[in-house]
Amino acid sequence: MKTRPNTRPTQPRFGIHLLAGPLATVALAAALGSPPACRAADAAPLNPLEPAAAATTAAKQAAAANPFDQAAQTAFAGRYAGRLEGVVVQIRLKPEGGAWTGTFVKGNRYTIQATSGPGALEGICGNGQESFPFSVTSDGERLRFTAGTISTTLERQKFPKLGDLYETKRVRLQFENRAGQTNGAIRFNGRDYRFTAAEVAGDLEGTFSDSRGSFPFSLAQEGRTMIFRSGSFSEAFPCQNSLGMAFAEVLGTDVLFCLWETRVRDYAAYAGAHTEVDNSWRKPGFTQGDDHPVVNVSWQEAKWFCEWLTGKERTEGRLQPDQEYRLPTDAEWSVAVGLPKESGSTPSEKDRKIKDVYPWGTTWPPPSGAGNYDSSLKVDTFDNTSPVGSFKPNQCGLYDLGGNVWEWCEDWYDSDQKSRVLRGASWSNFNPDYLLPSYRDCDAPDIRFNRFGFRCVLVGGSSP
Ligand SMILES: [Ca+2]
Ligand SMILES: [Ca+2]
Repeated sequence: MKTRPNTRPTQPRFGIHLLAGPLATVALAAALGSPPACRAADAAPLNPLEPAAAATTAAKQAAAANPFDQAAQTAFAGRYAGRLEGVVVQIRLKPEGGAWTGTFVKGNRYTIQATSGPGALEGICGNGQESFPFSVTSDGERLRFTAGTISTTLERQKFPKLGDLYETKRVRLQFENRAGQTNGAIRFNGRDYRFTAAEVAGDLEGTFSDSRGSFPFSLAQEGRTMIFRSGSFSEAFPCQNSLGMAFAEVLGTDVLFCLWETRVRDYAAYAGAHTEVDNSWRKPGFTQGDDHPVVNVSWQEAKWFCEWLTGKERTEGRLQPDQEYRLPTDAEWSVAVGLPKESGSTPSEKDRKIKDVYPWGTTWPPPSGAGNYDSSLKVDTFDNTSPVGSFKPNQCGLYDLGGNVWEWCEDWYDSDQKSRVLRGASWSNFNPDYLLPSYRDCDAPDIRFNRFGFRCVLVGGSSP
């Protein structure tokens, strides 16, 4: 995740952006022609997310005097994607303080410093190791990107619709509609505010307010994380999809991992849309709540769930055409659980090769609270499955990689191609070998078992 230092916490950058649109000329004229900010503005309530960042007279004057060219903002500001030499590239441009900043991604991530000239933007992309000059021209919806002898066209991207709810321990942001002007509710520090916002150059920008006043905020996708900002306060939200499944980046892979095993509530949405889905998941042989991991789902059925969810969210416009859900590969799962590089080519060859490395560390037996394993280990209080997220997440923010339910992976176990891989052990395992993350279980792709579940990953669609 990229962090961008906010060096000007008192500058009302949102005020500049919100001038885009049919009222821009009127609003800009009003701003330029208005007298110095009145005392009421000086006494405005402090931003509850950042007490030091109240709007000031000086900041308002700086905004009015900003020489930045309005037409160029409309033409260049935003998020664009396309292909260059067959590789997906993205560029993000944002006017800030009279210059252009942003990112360019083609395998590596580069930061941009640029200035606008007549009809074009020219600047430097750099990442510490290398840098190169580039220029872009715009026809309003597409950028023509040129660097040396290479040139390509990039399409403007919309604000990504990854979900209606963004929530961390500090901030909860709930959208109520998506058409044009977007509004909803924000909760911070136990206080509730209303917000209105609109898409501006690929980000969402707006204000939240209560009886004390209004405060600007933005919501922007950076890398694969959604960042909420208000003044110098910022918070990264995990991406959530249409079912409320949350996803996190796992460095070393090209995918987002669901934080949880697929839940009963997620599978119920699928079964509700397809009456022919086998009913075994409803009869695990013990009581399950909506937030327990679904079990009695075969590898094939897990794959169909992923296909259904991909199709559903493409239809809803939440996924771009190059994005899809699938199961993690055996290699991705190893990275997510934190295993060092493994030798061998098939999962069978990698099986149990790394000893004495467990999800909780290198000791045996597992410490209390290590995860949901067999009752004989006395580390948890669940006889069968437990609600996802009941134990501590690992360093990637993922829950229950060890224990709760075995997780189907994409791969065949070996060259026989009869069995698919399962990782991570379950609520009924106590054997030290089974609890090794390097252990591979496997079973035929049509087998169901109340110890078997699955976790989804989201592929593609990375953005600057
Ligand atoms: Ca248990
Ligand atoms: Ca698990």
